Amino acid sequence: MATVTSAALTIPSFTGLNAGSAVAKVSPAAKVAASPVPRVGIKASLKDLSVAVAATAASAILASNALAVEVLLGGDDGSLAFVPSSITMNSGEKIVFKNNAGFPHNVVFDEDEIPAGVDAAKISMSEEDLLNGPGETYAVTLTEKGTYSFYCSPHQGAGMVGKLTVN
Ligand SMILES: [Cu+2]
Repeated sequence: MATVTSAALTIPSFTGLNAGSAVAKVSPAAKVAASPVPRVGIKASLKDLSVAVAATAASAILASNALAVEVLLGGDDGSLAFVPSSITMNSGEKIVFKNNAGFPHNVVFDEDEIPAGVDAAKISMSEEDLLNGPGETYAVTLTEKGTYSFYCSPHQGAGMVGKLTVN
């Protein structure tokens, strides 16, 4: 009992983040105890906290982009499309095509619409080879700069085509 009392007396004397977490998580008593001045501090620290969380999420996204560019095969709505269908990437970067919906799909580069000197067969899946299961991937690393067109052979007629630029 003595311990509880001393803790209750201590909380209102905190300012900034400590007071903020006490007020946010605990009791109406703590809210009443907080004076208008610490409240301003609380708002500021909650704001700082959300900025920090956003920054963490952004850096996680950047980190995964640095490893590979991901393109989904099939839209979440079941559309027969590469998502995104227009990609810009850097030479030497890996691109990963991942089965999402509406499969089977595959990835075939158009031999007439890739940079000169690039062998379409070396960067493509074969026309007959298909990704059948959810989450299956096909990855390729492109080094030659220029524009590349590609398509999914089962769904090319339905408009499942894409374009990428390697800088
Ligand atoms: Cu397809």
